[in-house]
Amino acid sequence: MSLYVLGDLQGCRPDFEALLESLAPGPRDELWICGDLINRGPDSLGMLRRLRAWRGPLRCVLGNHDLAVLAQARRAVPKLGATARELLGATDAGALLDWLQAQPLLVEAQGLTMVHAGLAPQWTADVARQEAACVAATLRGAEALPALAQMYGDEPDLWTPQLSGAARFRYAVNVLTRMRYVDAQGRLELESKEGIGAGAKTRALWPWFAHPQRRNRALQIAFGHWSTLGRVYWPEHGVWGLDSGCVWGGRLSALRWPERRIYSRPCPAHQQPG
Ligand SMILES: [Mn+2]
Repeated sequence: MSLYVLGDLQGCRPDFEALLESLAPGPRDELWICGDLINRGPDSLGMLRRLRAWRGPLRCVLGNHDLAVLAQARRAVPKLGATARELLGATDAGALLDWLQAQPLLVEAQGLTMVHAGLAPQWTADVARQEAACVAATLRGAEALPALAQMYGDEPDLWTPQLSGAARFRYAVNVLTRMRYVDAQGRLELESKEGIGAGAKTRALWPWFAHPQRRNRALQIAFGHWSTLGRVYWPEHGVWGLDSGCVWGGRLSALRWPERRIYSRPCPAHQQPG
């Protein structure tokens, strides 16, 4: 049995179907999707319907775009994007959004860990599991709406086990769904989106996975979110960055596990930067 881990779909359903056809997973193989299932691309509604109705083993994690659509749909934040409007207007919107909101933020099997953006360098594997589970439990519970309403913001930017309430939720969401770079102390630097090398501005920054004191280095991690990363496999860090910019006219990538084979397929541009 293999896992097929797919990069960010962002509503690019035609590209999903095309890649899937070439991968041709067997009935016992698992499909994993590393977040940002929807938003920006041409068919978020169709993508969500397709995944919710998936017959075989499927595991997804939530990305920042999924959370943004949820926050808008639940009216936790005022702005309403076009994609969310399309979803909201659908007759099955309630069921689709409930399904989306019940997805986890970290998935593990066969020695592979999947998250959307990454893990804080200060987090051990156990802390990462615990924080991701806590965010997922909040999203499934009675406090989901206030949590979504207080989700946006770049602070706190440094982990401490003393974080609590909305601050802890926001920090964990930012790590798991938005982070790319951290500084020498492991502080989140959420503004830089560039590829490696262009990222260092005034402070010395590391991609989260390359931080020299990263405490979860024993994990092998598949993630998405970083379309300008430039390559998928980082053997020196044991990570696979699978967002190769499908929605921007890049490629849709997949990792077959445990074989460690990388597949990718070019995509037409569905969205212009900016
Ligand atoms: Mn993302």
